[in-house]
Formats: sequence, C-alpha cells, structure tokens
Amino acid sequence: MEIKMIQFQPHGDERGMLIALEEKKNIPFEVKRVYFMYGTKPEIHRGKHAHKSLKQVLFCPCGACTISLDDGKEVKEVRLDKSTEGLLVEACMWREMYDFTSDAVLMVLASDYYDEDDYIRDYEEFLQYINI
Ligand code: T46
Repeated sequence: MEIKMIQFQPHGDERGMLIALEEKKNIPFEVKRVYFMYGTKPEIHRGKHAHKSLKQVLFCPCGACTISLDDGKEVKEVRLDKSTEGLLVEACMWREMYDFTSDAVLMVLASDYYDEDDYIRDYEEFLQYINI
C-alpha cells in the first residue's frame, strides 16, 4: 500500500505562518465538507470504518495523532504531527485514529457531504466489499 502525503507550502514572514488549501490544486478533489476533531482523549480510538467512495485529506494543524490505514492486505501507520503535511485517504481504506495529544486538532477535507450510507462499519463487510 502506498501512503500518499501531501506537502503544504507554508507562507511565512515576520508575522508568522499561513497555509492555503485549494480544491483541485493542492487538494486533489472538490472539497464539499470540512470538519475537525478536538478534545479526543489519548486512550480513545476513533474511526474503525471505511468509506465506499469518499476521499479525504487529514492533517493536524496543531498537536498530533496517529492514523492507521488498512487496505485489507496490509496495515500502515502514519503519525500526523506537522501542520505542513496532509494524508490523502482514498476510498475503501479501513481507518483508525488514536494516540491524540491533548492539544490535537484533526482537520479533515472531504470530497462529499456527510452520508451514513457511504460508511462500512463492520470489518468483515469491508473485506467482502473489496473482494478479499
Ligand atoms: C472519517 C474519520 C477520519 C456529522 O454529523 N457530520 C459529519 O460530517 C461527520 C464526519 C460526523 N457527524 C456526526 C456523526 C456522529 O454522530 O458526528 C458524530 C461522530 O462521527 P464519527 O463517529 O463517524 O467520527 P469518527 O471520528 O469515528 O470518524 C470521522 C468521520 O466520520 C469519518 O468519515 O473518515 O473521521
């Protein structure tokens, strides 16, 4: 499985830093939704699902957390601890998010609106869906 990180260009001057995210430019899809998570306790695992068609870019503008991605064949972990780097998560990837620092904000840009029908929340069903 290839992990796809997107490097964000920081614009800095004596006032501080700025990062711009633009659909179809540094974000490789049309962005229909933005959401973020904060206040996640360190012992908590979020996610534990896959999406049938949703694509997303995940990053931590502050703090850090770990994402695991499972394509049904292998599992890889990515530590998101830089505001300048996003993780592209394609469809049909089982994901979990954990080891949140107390200051972590996990920001997500999504290619579509919220739709519970796009979720696969059972791991065996996920394996069947991707024909494994
Ligand atoms: C994902 C990972 C990275 C909404 O009402 N609208 C939304 O856009 C979202 C994302 C969630 N919700 C509601 C549904 C639940 O009642 O917020 C509650 C928490 O959602 P969920 O348990 O799905 O959150 P996570 O952290 O397990 O997963 C989320 C996204 O749902 C998911 O698409 O890929 O973050």
